[in-house]
Order: sequence, then C-alpha cells, then structure tokens
Amino acid sequence: MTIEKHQIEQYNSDLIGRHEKHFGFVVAEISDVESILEKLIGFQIAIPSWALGTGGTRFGRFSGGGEPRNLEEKMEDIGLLHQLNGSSGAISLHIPWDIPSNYQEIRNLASQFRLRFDAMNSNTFQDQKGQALSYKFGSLQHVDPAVRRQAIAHNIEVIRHGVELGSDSLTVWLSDGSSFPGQLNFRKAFENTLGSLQEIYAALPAGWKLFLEYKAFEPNFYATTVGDWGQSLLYVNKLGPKAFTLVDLGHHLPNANIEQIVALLLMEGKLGGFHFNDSKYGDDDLTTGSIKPYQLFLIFNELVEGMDARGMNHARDLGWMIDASHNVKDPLEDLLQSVEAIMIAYAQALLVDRKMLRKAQQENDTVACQEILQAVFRTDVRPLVAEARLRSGAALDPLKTYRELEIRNALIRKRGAVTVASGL
Ligand code: PSV
Ligand code: MN
Repeated sequence: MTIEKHQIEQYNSDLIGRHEKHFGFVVAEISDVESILEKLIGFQIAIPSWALGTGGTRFGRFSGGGEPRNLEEKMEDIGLLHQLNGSSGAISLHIPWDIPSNYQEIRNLASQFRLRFDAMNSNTFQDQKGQALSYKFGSLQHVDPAVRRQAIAHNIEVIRHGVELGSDSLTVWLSDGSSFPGQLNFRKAFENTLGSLQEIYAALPAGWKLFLEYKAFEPNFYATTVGDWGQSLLYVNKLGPKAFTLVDLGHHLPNANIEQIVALLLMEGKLGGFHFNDSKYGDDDLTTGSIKPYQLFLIFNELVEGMDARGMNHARDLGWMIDASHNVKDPLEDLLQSVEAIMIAYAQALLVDRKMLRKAQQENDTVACQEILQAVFRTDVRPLVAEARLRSGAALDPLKTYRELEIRNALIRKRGAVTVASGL
C-alpha cells in the first residue's frame, strides 16, 4: 500500500497554522536557516529490513499483526515511512533473510518507493537449514579453516547480491568469541578473523566499503572477537582504505564516552557509519533517543564538527542506519520515533555556535562551553525538522498521520493478524 499525496496534504493543512507559528518562533533566532533546512532535507536514514517486525526477547515474542512477510512487504513498509517523514529513503538488507528472487523487480520496487540500498549485512551468527558446517564456535575466527572458508564465501555472496541491487557497502557483525576463559587463544582468534576479513576485503568491488561492527558483550559471551572500537580499528587499519569501523550505539559498556570514540575515529578517517538505537541495561536495540537524548546530541555535535573539519558531505560520506528491535511497540511507530530523534539531534548539532565554542574552549571557559551546548540542546527544534518534512512533501506530524490513517489496521487487513516477519 502507499499513502495518497492528498491524504498527507489534508493532514498537513489541519496543522499548518500551528506549525507556522512555532517555526516562525525558532527561525527568529537562526541566521542561516535555509542551509540548515537543506541539510535536513538531504539527510536520509536507512531502515534495517529486520526492524519491521516484532523482535521479541529471550522469553518470547508477541507478534503485532500485519508484519511484512517478505522482502517486498518490508520495502513497502519502508516506503510508507519515507512517505510520512521524507527521511527514510534507504533500506539495509540482511542475507540470507532478504535474498531477492528477482533483482530487476526489487530494483523497480525500490525506485517506486524512492529507496536506495544501503549497506548489506551478512549473517554468520546463525546456522541456516542445509548449511554444511556449524557456526556454534564462531565463523571468521573458527579454528577449522573449512568453517572460515564457508563464512568467507557467504560474505562474498552477500556482496554479489548487493552489487545487483546497487548497494556499495558490506557490514560485518560477528557473534564470534568465547563463552569461558581459556576456551580461545585470543591472538589466534584475531589472526584467523583478520585472515578471513582480508579475503572478504579482496572481493570488494571498486567503490565498495567494508564496515566492521564491534560489540562488547552478548548474553553467553566471556569475550567477543571484535569487542570494542580499538579492536575494530586494529582490523580496519590492517585491512586497508576501504575498511571502516561501524559504531552501533548499543554496543558499548555502560558509561562509555561514545562521542569521544566517534571524534577520534573521524579524525583517523576510519569512521564508516552508524547503527542508531538506545540502551539501558541488557537491551541494546531500544528506540533511538528514548533513554539518552543528550548523548545522541553530543554524538551529533562531534559528527558535525568532525565531518566539517574533514570537508565531508554529511548526507553521503557516512552510512546512517538504524538497528533496532521492538518488543512492545508497533515497529513502524517506533521507527518514526527513532528517525525523529536522529533528525532532532542532527538539527541541534547544526545550530551549535562553533566559533563561540572554539573560543570558549581556547579560553578554558568550561562554564561557557556547557552553556553553548545545552542552550542548543534545550532549544525545541522540532518545527525545523517539521519544516524540512513539509518541503519534501512529507507529513508535518508523521506519527499522528500514521495513526489517523490507521495504517496498521490496513496492513493487518492485507497481511493478516498473525504474521511473523522473516529475520530476527
Ligand atoms: C546484534 O547485536 C545485532 O544487533 C548487530 O548490531 C547487527 O548489526 C544486527 O544484529 C544485525 O545483524
Ligand atoms: Mn548493529
């Protein structure tokens, strides 16, 4: 299903008076509003194909109904999100869950929904039906070279699917590691992983990037083989110029200073992209900005400063993706909230007075530094983000429009009340 243009316009016309009042208020304080709006309009966040269904917990899964049953329906869902917010114009696929049956048809569908294919994701953390060798004790790190070869071949197959669809990056996330002390020789595990990654890297087509995620822990793990940004950076430095670290916000130990990590990776030219989410205790896939919105803003503050310092294009030079999983919310509502939180943090970071901040830093004026950042963080920039949406033909209030159009009910009528999205 798609939303008719006039439906969005009708909801917008109900809200426009209020919006104009709020927008006028914010704009009065901003000197370069047009260039900020342009950046907001250009900024697109990829939706992962695995976030459109209910993920569940270790204890169970409470499916919500109307979940997409195949790749086509996942793209349809993202098309709906993109119509509503104008900022979700990309999809990140996970193989083997999303193997296209017909590349041409999937490409056509993507252009119909105005979607681009962002990074492809491989899966060597699960055994698939009919798979010759098991990943129970790891994949790219495995002590048996035959298992490593199988995992390498899978990643190369993922690249091939991506080439057919017009993607230009591969994200590797490994659940490789060990459950108990002594189980693994850390150095050998590193060397095996590096050797495997080198073979995958060698298969990257021209213009492709390899993103390597890190993750500090998983239930069941004593050590993960790509456990933190230092380890990821070691690998990507050894791999070469097409390899980058990918920062998944939920993959850090409590209180990690993610904004500092981001600043240093950017400085080294080794930051590849993001998986946005939020976390509190054990769940690292919560709605972006739902727990620590200030941290999200501080991360964007470093991103904008660091990208500008390197003359990078905000929209294109890094991979922007969400990585979330929903247990109690409608996944589409949750994704609308995540995208909104990201856009707000980005808009706020664009408003930071860089000149004043540099001056205050140079003068060791700690109080002024805090004031400069917090003044922006406490500014309600939602009207700016809404104006960007309005100008791209999307909804002033995507969540309200989604609810009032009763999109979930329409999806349930079409797909059924008992549906389980393929994937996680
Ligand atoms: C597992 O932690 C995970 O959330 C990783 O962050 C990956 O990016 C994602 O799953 C998809 O494989
Ligand atoms: Mn991730």
